[in-house]
Amino acid sequence: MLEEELSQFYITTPIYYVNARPHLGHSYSTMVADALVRLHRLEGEESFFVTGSDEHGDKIVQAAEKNGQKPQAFVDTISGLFQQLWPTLGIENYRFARTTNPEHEKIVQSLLQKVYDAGDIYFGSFSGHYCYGCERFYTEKELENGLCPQHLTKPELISENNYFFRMSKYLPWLKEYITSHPDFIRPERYRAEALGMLEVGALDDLCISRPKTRLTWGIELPFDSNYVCYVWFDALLTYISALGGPDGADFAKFWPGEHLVAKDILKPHAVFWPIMLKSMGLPLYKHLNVHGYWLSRDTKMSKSLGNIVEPKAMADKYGLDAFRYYLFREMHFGSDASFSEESLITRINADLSNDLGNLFSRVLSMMSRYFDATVPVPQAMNEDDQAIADHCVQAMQNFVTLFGGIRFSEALENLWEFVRALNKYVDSQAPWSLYKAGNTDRLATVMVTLLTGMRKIALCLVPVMPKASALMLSQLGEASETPSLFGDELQTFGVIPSGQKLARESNIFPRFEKPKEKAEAVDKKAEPKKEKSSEGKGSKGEVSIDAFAQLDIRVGTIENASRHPNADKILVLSINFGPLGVRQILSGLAEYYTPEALVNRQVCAILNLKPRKIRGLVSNGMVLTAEGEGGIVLLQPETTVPNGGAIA
Ligand code: ME8
Repeated sequence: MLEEELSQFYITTPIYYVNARPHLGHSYSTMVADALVRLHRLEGEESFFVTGSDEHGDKIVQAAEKNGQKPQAFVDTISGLFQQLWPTLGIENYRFARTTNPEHEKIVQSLLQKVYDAGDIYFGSFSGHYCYGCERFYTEKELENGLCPQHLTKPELISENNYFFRMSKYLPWLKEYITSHPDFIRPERYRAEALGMLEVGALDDLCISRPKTRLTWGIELPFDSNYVCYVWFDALLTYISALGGPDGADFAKFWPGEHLVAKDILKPHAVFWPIMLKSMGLPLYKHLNVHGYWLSRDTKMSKSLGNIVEPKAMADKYGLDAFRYYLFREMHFGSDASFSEESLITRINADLSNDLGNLFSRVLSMMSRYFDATVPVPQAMNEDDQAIADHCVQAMQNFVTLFGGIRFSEALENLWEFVRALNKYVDSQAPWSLYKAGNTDRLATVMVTLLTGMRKIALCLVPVMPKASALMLSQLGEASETPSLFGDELQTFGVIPSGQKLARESNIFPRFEKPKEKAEAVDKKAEPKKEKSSEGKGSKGEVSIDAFAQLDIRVGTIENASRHPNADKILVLSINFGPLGVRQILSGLAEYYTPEALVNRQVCAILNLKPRKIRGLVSNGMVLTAEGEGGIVLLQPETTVPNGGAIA
């Protein structure tokens, strides 16, 4: 590709305040930027993102004082924590910008001068309600019961002379722009919220200075050395100072870019920033992408509430890639999401260990047995193989569109439908039977179809799970430093090259036990062992073969699975037992399997138990399970057998 033909993708995270250490919320925004950049690089674009630290203003001075440090020493320490954290979370391809960087300060001053010269800054007297937490004045109308709507604290009434940015002059223009550009702010609910802010008429000109008598920790105004610049005016300009400012070569190449923020800072990004750009005569950003909050114990994470989730601790405990997968899968971009270790473990066990991990482990161990871990030459595809190939291309293309369109959770859900389709294809094609029957040609085609599909899944997952994807690709015999997901790779199924050497086994995503189960297991171990008795629970005495023969245990295929409407832990299964018909059986699997993961699986069940009613629904039998290391696992026949087949 020629240099001129390369397209660019530039995105920013918020420039985080360095008044406290980074937590899960900051990490999520930064991981999203990292993943989008990785996706655009996979698509062959030149791409990076900007993150950084917002180091000026009252808030920082107060935090430094509390810590007994001078502002500069304090911001150096906390900014350092952010800078050290990102590489440990697999975050790459970024520039880290600090607002105390002299280059940034110079660019801010030159842009302030430009706005001043254009007549959009004036001097006036002012009295307003100042919230130190938000670093901004609120008008009477904006307060809720006299309190700051963000911090629920009483702002201080401050009267002083200050410089003002003529924001009100541009409000009608902005309203028109947001109305006529439906995806300028997305998802839609935040666009509506931004328009709502403009409707209410509570917005005034923006006070952009702080007198040095009150605050010196800021960038001096170029036209009045008695004042420093308002921290938001300074911080927002980082998005372009990190590109060398409007005259920089990178600005010409990468601007306009994309922004990524959570809903707490919608107003400065949806209102102040576009107006600042307009006033400076610069092109507006492409999109403002707004996500919700990560909640912990159902409230926004905050140090004072003591509910902070430490991202590094989670990544260390559960594996960085699994943790990243969970964050992208669990949060519907735009809505709030609740973090809990329980839901993290459920996702890891169901999606990664069971669905994806199992696929890799099954297929690679079969390849080792059947073809000495070497990709064979496939024969012509039949209808079933073609259906997999078509599904794969569709799934990849949907994935790229949805992920690129910031619909991460849907993108992964869509990809997992294909993961599950491949698992189903293993069951329906039964490679073990083809091997037994010596049908090597057909076996080769089935295995190559599987490996090709798995390779495409690994490619799609590069942005979300960079290390695990690289491992999956290397297990498939491929070790590309620069994988791609465009052109033929995206448009066609192709086939994995014959002769390629594969790993003989795969165990990428270990299962985890839930903390509660662990505690129960320990408790159980501590219990004194009961005497053997035929009635004793957990210590079973002998039974006659006749007693065992009374149990009617059969194999069936789950046709439908859904959550019990009144019992969190229970799934309602419709299981087809062939000539014996379809039965509804309730099973306590909800913590270990998603309903979708169960459909089309073969299971073993006892059919002649007395029907039981559980919270209003009848269960006609019992599905057999075993206690695995990470929780309950299903008992399945080794190969697909006819439904209704008896177990003896
Ligand atoms: O606002 N859930 O910095 P900040 C999700 N310096 N995201 C969260 C979160 C949570 N619970 N908590 C924080 C500032 N975030 C300014 C920005 S930009 C020119 C200046 C993330 O340290 C999310 O991205 O308060 C949110 O918008 C940002 O951290 C706020 O960071």
